[in-house]
Formats: sequence, C-alpha cells, structure tokens
Amino acid sequence: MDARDLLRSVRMAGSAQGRRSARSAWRRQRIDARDLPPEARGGERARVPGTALEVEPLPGGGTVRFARSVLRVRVGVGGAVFCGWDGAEPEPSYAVAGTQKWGSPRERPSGGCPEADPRAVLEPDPDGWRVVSERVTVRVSRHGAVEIRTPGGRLLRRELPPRWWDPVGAEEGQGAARWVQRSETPADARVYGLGGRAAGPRLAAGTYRLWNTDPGGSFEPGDDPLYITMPVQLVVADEGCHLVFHDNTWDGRVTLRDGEEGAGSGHDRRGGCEVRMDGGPLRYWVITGTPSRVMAGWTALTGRPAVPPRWALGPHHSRWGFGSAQEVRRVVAGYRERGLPLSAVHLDIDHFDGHRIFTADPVRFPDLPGLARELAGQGVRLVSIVDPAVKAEPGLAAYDGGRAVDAFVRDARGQEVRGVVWPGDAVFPDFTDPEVRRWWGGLYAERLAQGFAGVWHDMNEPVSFAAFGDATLPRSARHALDGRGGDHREAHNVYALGMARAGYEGLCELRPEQRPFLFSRSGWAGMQRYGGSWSGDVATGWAGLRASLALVLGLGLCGVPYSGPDVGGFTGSPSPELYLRWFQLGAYLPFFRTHSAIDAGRREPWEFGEQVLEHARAALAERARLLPYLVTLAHVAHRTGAPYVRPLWWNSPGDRALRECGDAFLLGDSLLVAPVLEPGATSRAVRLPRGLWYDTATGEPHRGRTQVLLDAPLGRIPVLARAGAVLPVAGDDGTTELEVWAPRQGRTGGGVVFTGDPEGWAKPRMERFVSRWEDGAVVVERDGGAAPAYTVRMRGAAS
Ligand code: NBV
Repeated sequence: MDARDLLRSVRMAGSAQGRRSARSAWRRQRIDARDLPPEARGGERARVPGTALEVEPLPGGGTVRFARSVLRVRVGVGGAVFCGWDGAEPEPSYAVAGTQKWGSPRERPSGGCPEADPRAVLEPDPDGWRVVSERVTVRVSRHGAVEIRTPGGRLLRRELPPRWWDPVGAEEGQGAARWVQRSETPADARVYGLGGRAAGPRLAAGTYRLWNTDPGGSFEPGDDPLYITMPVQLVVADEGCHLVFHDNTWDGRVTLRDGEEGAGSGHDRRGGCEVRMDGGPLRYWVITGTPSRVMAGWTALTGRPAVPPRWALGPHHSRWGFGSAQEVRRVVAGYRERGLPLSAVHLDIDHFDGHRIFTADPVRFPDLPGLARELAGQGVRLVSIVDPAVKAEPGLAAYDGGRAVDAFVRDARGQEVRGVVWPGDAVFPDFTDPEVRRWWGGLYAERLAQGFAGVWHDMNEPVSFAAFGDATLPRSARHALDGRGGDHREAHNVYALGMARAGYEGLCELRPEQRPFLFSRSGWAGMQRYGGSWSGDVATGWAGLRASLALVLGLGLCGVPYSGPDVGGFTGSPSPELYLRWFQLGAYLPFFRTHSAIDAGRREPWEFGEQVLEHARAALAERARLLPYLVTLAHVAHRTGAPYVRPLWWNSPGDRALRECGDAFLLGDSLLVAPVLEPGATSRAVRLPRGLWYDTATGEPHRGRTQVLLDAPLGRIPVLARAGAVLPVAGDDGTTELEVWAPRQGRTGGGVVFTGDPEGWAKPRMERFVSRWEDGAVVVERDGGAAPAYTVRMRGAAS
C-alpha cells in the first residue's frame, strides 16, 4: 500500500461505501494471490529469435524461420504491413474488424484484415530478405530485425529482434510470455497517439502505460494513464509518416526516446521506442504514407468511425446531480428563454433508482417518457448514462436477467466476482462473451422506452471502487474472450470496447431505422466503429483546458474522431474567463457538452454574468452556422478516417515547428482554430501551415509558414480560413449556403459537401466544389462544371 492508497483508504473508511471498498480491495488481492500464476520474473529464460534458418514465400510476403522463433510478414493490398512472431496471425483481433458499410445497420462489419498483396513476395537481399510492394518495402535481417522503408528506400522504422521471457516449463512460444520489442525511428520523428493522453498531443519522451484507468477524482496533464489507452502510435518524420499498432490487449508499457540530430555531423541519434507487454501475441501492423493515407489505412483495418446523428453535433448540456425532472425543465427553459440553442440534455446516475442501472427514480424522475416527449417538442433530446456494473440484488431485472444467461464475470473457482460501484455491491457483465453482449444490448430497450435518444457509457475501464490498489476487477477474473477463454489481464483493455459493441448492436437491433448515438469513457482500438468518447473528469483549471484539446487531437489520430471535453471542467467552479474560453474551444470540437460533478459549480452560460452570456451566445451561433460543415466532416471521417479535428501538420508533416504545436488545430480542410488557453490573453501567436489564410473576423490574409499574432478579444477566439476553401454553412434562414474564401491569384481551391439523412442510414449525397479565378473574379462550380445549387457567399480579399 503506498501513501496515496493509504490516504484513499483513510478517507473512505468513514462511510459504508468506504468500508465496502476496503473489503472489495482485500477480496481482489486475495483472489489474485490465490489464482494468478506466480510472477516468476528472473526464473524465466530470455529468448531471442536467433539466426534465420529457412524461408517460405507466401502471399504478401512469407515466413522466416529462425532458430528459436518464426516471423510471418504479410503486406496487404493497400500497403498495410503485418508482422507476427511465434505464429501470431492477424486474427482473432478485437481491433481488426473491418469497415462498417453505409446502409442497413444489419450489415455487419466486413473485411477487416486486408487480402494479401499477390505481387508482394519475399526475396533474398544481401542482408536477409525483403518484400517490395507499391507503397512500402520491408526488410528482414538474418537475426530478426525488421525495417520498414518507403518505396524510395528511406528508413521509417527499424524493429530490432524481439526478446521473450517464456514461463518456466512452457514450450518456446507456447506460454503467456512477456516480451519486449525495441525500435528506432528517424532522429526528427515525433510520436502521437497511444489513446487519450492528457499531456499530448505530441508525446514527450517517457513511459506510457497501456492499462485503461480511471484516475479517480479528476485529472490534469500530469496524470497518466487515463481511461483510453491504445498501442497505436502515429510517427511523423521528414522521411515520411507511419502508424504502428501492436495488436495486443495486455497490460504493457511504451517508452519513447527522442532522437537527436548531430547538426550535419552525420552522428544523429535515432528516436527510440520500446514496447513491453506482460503477455499476449507479438504482432504489429505498420501503415505508411501521408497522414491522411495512414488514417485511411488504419480505419480500413479497424473500422470507419460511426456517423453521429445530426443532433449530436449540436450543443449538449449535462450535469451530475440535476436531482429532479423539475430541475431539468428549469435548465432547458433557461436556454429557451434566452434564445440559446440546445440539442440534448444528459441524465447522469442520479436519475436512477438508488444508482441501479436501467431504472428511474420514481419520485424525482416519475415520468421520463413524458419528460422526453416534452423536451422533444422543444427540439431537445435526452441522453442516458449507462454504467456496466449491475447491483447484486435479487429481484432487480438486470441482475436476475444477467444471472439467467450467466452474464457476470466469475473468478477461477467459478464464483461471481463482486465489486463495489455506485449502487453498492455489484457484478460485472462479461462483454467478451457474444451471448452476454446480445443480452446486454437487449436491455437498452428499457432506455428507449423511457424516451432516451442516445447513451453515454461510463465507469467501463471497468471501475470497481477500491480503498487501495487498482480500482478494477481482479487480474485473475475469468473472461470468455469470444470463445478462447482467458483472464482479466487480457480482457481489461477491451472491456469497454465490448460494452460499446453490445450497446451499438443492441440499439441497431431495437431501433433499426436510426443511427445510434453512443459515446464511451473507456475503449480501445476500433471503438470508433460504435461511437465516440469524451474527456472524462478533466480538472477545472487552465491546465485542464489545455488537456481537453490534447485528448481530442490524440484520440482523432487513433481513429476516434468524435470527442470533446466537459466544458468548464468537471470539478469546482471555473472563473468566468476560464468558462468562456472553454466554451469557445468546445464550440469547435466535435462533441460540445457542458458537464460537471455533483458538487461542482454551475455550467449554464448565464451563470457567469451578462458579458459571458453574450459571448457564449456568439459561440453557440457560430456552432449552429457551422453545423452543415460539421455534418460534412462526420461523413468525411466515416469515408476516410480523417478526424474532424486535425493537428496543424496534417497537410505539412515536413514542417517541424508544427509538430510541436498543441494549442491550435485544423477543423477539417478549411478552418484553423487557435483557442485561447491562457488567462488574461487578448491576442495569441500561431504558426500557420503553408498556404494563405484569412482571419475570418477581419478578412485579413496571412501568409503560411510564418508566425502571426492574432487578436483574441474575450468575445472570440481566432479562426482562420484557408484560401480557396469552400465550406457549407447555415444561412440566416437555416438553409445551407456555400462560404467561399478567395483562392490565391492564379490558384484554385475547393471543398466537399455531404448532405443527407440526419438520423437514418440512407446514403448521403456528396458534392465536390472547385473555386478559381476567372476574369478577375472568383467563381465556384461543382466538379464537372455545373453551377452550385446553393447560395454562394464570397469571402476574403483578392491577393
Ligand atoms: O456518473 C457520475 C460521474 C460522471 O458525471 C462523470 O462524467 C464520469 O466521468 N462518473 C464519472 C462517476 C464518478 C466520478 C467521480
């Protein structure tokens, strides 16, 4: 027990819940001591592949047999490289599940693992072997180093021979070996990703744990890991970009080391990465190319991001502790009376009956369907929190129903694992069991009947309160793992992914005509197939504001483009200025929601004085104006994997200064947003990517590749538009118009517009527009020459 644990247990000891948490923590420790295999660190033998003995060419590459292991290299059509050691294959995998086809929700995800590229074959090379394909060259040395090179031969990544520690007595490659894989990247490489990291988006040198964790209370940039960890890294370097994904769900650590350039001396020190896993297969994918190609490849492999219903791109208001339907009505009326748009209200755990999921408090929320109808009449949807833990209480429908299908996680001796969460003693559905997922998905019928339009998954790391130690299930707890069987060490990180799948598929089944709205606190690679995420309990403060953006950017680069923070922060009371700056940032992020803890201050825009209210009103109006653009970005993300919110280097990965930028972002192709993340600022500097950019407030043009100082009065944050951009916006009467920013003289520009079914599955319409100069004027036309069917608003000076 460390000091933090001790404090936690002392704090908890005073309450009944605290005593339960203490008991639960002891129970967890006892079960693990009894059922986990002994950690024989030191007793195990270390193993390296040894020298190559023979090769076998196979589709997409081949197999190299070493003295003490075997490596399969397989290049897929499209260029994704798979490397699997010790017989590891691409599937089964929780991440690789293929793209969701647009159309009927009944159409199950298909594809996933790409076909082997028939033209890519393993051939001898002076140092070993190589596989040459159109997009990438893979070289395998005689000792098991693997190099990933561009077709032109530039080195993107070198994976050194791995090392395993086989459990004593296990055959080589047959036991749950720990392993480590070191690699080198170019000296100038910068790394992004690894899930949701508060200190990002660029990941500084250091060690990052891969174990989904509720930090407890609230978090700041120094807290790591958080709710979503993923072994996905996007690496950006002058030589080119690549994504590497170690497809392994176990607990692990990634250590990054920055490279150093020898100032032309030729003595560069390469960047380094070490992946250390506690078990599970040693297999990884590498996808190379431009950032947009890489994200397209990644989401082709793990699934395209779900498109939220249109209303989910509007403003949401949430609070833990509305306390009653009356209070919900009061807040909604507050928005209405002030003429502020509101799309959805979220009900947290306090609307349940005694914190029991799939129930409603009969006194404080006596008629949820009625409330939902009333709000729907005002254009406001209701969203429900859903926690995975079920109160262990006979007579409770979710508990009895779960027991009937043997849904709950058991220990190695077959006893139901008891934890403690909000309702008290609780049990946990095993979402790695397909039958359990089906049963759980069916429970959402109750939420739909109560009138909820969407769901919010919380506490699914999963959390079981503990007075000390890891606040989750015992590591020895058993899971189905989709028929393979295993324990929580392997299932923990995909627990929330399975819950998301269960919820998503349940909603598709129950309400087939509508796209589900689902977002989840925890998750893993591939979670975008089912929905989005949010920051979790970000601490109220300027550091928390900065972390909010880091999380959205980082998750986007892991393939999860729909997310956003608790605007105003989860805890305490923000100053009016902090609240406003958070609100202004949130208005440009995909998921725009105010939310706070039960004991935190208010978050309604009118609670911070007249001036803040007026500025928040302007931010809401701009959000509403940009709604057609956000809808377009949601479809673009679904088609291509490109996140709505992108780092400034997205189109200029060679611009090294941009790689360090964590305080500005691109919203799609057309806009650059430079939020204010510091107190007292009325202007801010930003380095612009190449091209020409207009300040949307003043129309002033700014050259790219320079640093500019922009006005950022309290009333707005700087937003720039790319010269040539064509983007859809809502006109004053609500119809879609095209906003066109003049291209540079003699240049062209353009943009894409998606329109379509706001809530259903009908295929959207896509139109491409081109902007150019003709006889001293800017013209815009549809690809193919037709005039646009929209009103066109020209912006930006000719330059
Ligand atoms: O359900 C209560 C909260 C929720 O408001 C928050 O958004 C989640 O991140 N929840 C965590 C559980 C307890 C937090 C202390």
